[in-house]
Amino acid sequence: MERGSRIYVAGHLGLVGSAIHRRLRELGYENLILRSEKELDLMRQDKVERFFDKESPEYVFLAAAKVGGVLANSTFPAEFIYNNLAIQTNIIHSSYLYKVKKLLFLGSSCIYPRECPQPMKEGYLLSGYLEQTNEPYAIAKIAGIKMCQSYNRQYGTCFISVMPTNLYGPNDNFNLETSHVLPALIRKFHEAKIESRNEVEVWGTGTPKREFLYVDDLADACVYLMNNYNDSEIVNIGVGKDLTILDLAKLVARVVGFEGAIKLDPSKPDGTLVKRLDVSKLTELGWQAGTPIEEGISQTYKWYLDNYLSRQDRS
Ligand code: GFB
Repeated sequence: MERGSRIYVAGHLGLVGSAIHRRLRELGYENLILRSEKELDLMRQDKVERFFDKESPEYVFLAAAKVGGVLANSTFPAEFIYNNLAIQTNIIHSSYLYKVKKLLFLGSSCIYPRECPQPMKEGYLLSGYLEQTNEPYAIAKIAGIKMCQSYNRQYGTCFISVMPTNLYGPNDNFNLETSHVLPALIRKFHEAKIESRNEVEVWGTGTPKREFLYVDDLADACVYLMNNYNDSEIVNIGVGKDLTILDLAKLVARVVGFEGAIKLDPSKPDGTLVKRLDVSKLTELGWQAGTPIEEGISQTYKWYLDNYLSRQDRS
């Protein structure tokens, strides 16, 4: 990408898109194309095609998606499969029609089989059954990968796909019903601290393990790969280390300053028991994550206090 290239960040108000937007600005890319959901409904093919025709983006970061935690995935499976298939199909196909030079598609570590050997290498894709709680979302993301690869093969496009591990950071969703675990824990511990409650409920058995990547690190990796990677094969983006949900809860409680007890609620779903990415390919490509988890949680908690709590529309 040149400093003046026309770069479209789809989903620039979300967790991932806003971080990519921040990173591109920091690096001096000045010709960014941005549209809110209100301005452009990415689920409408005609509108997306008209937008590409008019704006002629040269580079596309496809960070627009319907996302959510383990409970949201199992409660709204139709929305997770339909919205994601529609958004990514419209953007990928328009990128082909309107001759985008390069597109970066964002998948997820949940595309790998539920019983995948650990750590999960890129080559394990489609080698076994998926985790039930998020199968519709994973199928949509796998379709996105296959679409990018097929267009590269048949039409000679340059569409790359990256698979981030569990993400967190500024602009995350802090709604307790639909969010991922890390923002949920920040909010739960903060509210318990403010209300002087002595117990916080953590879903599941506390034993599943997760790997967490600070979203600004992900954005840095995405820009790096946009500039340095041209292959159809997917690339994992993670830190290569994981921890149990109970240990994560203790860590978040410490950062937030909650000193009470943690109560596990095994009636809530655990999801996959373990999903740690093998990041050796990314390391060989010359990129490594830089933010230690404790620092990332502190930054996110600060963002929650300074931004989320002051917003009128929080739920
Ligand atoms: O982050 P999370 O919702 O998604 O849950 P997944 C991770 C683990 O944290 C699960 C536990 O074992 C949850 O039971 N957990 C504990 C909590 N307390 C809470 C809480 O208050 N809220 C939430 N949300 N979880 C998602 C997939 O799976 O990961 C998506 O459903 C996507 O498709 C995303 O791939 C990255 O890591 O289980």
